[in-house]
Amino acid sequence: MIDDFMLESILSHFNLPGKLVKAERFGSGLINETWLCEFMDHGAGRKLILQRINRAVFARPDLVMANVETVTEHLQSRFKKEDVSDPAGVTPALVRARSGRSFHIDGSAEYWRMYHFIEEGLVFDTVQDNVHAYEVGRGLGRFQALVSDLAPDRLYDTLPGFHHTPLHLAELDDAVGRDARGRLADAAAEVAFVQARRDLAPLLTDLVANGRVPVRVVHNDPKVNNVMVHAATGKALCMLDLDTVKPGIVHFDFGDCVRSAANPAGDDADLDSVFFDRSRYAALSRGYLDEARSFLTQAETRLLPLSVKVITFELGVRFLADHLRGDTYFRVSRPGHNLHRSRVQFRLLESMESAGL
Ligand code: GN1
Ligand code: MG
Repeated sequence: MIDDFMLESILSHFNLPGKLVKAERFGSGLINETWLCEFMDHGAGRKLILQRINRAVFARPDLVMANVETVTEHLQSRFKKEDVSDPAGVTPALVRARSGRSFHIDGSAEYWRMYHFIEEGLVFDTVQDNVHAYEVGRGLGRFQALVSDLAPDRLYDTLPGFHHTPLHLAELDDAVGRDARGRLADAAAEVAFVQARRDLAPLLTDLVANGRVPVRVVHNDPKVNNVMVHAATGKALCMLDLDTVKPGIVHFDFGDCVRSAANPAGDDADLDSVFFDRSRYAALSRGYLDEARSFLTQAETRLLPLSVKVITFELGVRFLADHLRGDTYFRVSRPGHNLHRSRVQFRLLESMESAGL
């Protein structure tokens, strides 16, 4: 457990704006742990985000932070060129530790980092309407456009195989074979569902292997709540959660964004409310292409729809494997949570199939 005393001790290693008045858990991420910290500086309130990087997921937090530095600095320099006076107000910006580094390592070798809080921004866990879906797509397209002049080899591969669907399938096979927690009997229908769709797995990795589409800097986790919109105007502001930004293909991003935005009930919904909403998909695609058209090749554009079922399948497979393994990767808040999450993705995939995708 992390208590207030520990938080204050961690915070003392960063350059902070005044005195801490409040710190509380924040956000709905499944990997890192996040706090919103409020400070008072000469009568003015200031907010910062504090995060502990999940070392079980990211074996090299130092390289994650090197990537985050490269990407945030690149984004800020692009905004400066566009004469934005305070880039930290519209795109993620790190707060330096007193050591001069972008992170602090505590006595237990845990990595901590801080971001400026974007006061004008807002995120939602689910898509609110088609206007929001359009902006979510546009936010992703704009992000990819902003990093399209950043050479992929400047970033480390911090999660090898992250969107290698066949590898996730092999991990599921392994978890099924071991059945370490005796959970297989209750998940037989889901395992059979996956077996019937194994052909989906290599579709995107084949595109990479055959060089049919270029490798670029991509986000890799652009679900709805990682696209920040402007609180007053609803317009896309920026992408959050830059830990997974690394070389990849735009299809990983497009598929994940559609998967998350075209299921209006969200990733943790009641199964009966899960469906693939074609109008959300159309709105998101319009927003995405309005920004991404400027740099995508014809082949990339043509192959975009292929990604949607593959990434939905992949996430369902990841949740199912984690359930069988004993919930070692995704944070859960109740028994069977990861099994339920996999069912949501598989129900969504079925709905995509019915819609002829
Ligand atoms: C994880 O922590 P969060 O929610 O931003 C995961 C994504 C999944 C997502 C599903 C590093 O992201 O790949 O799509 O959960 N991130 C990692 O909610 O595994
Ligand atoms: Mg996140």
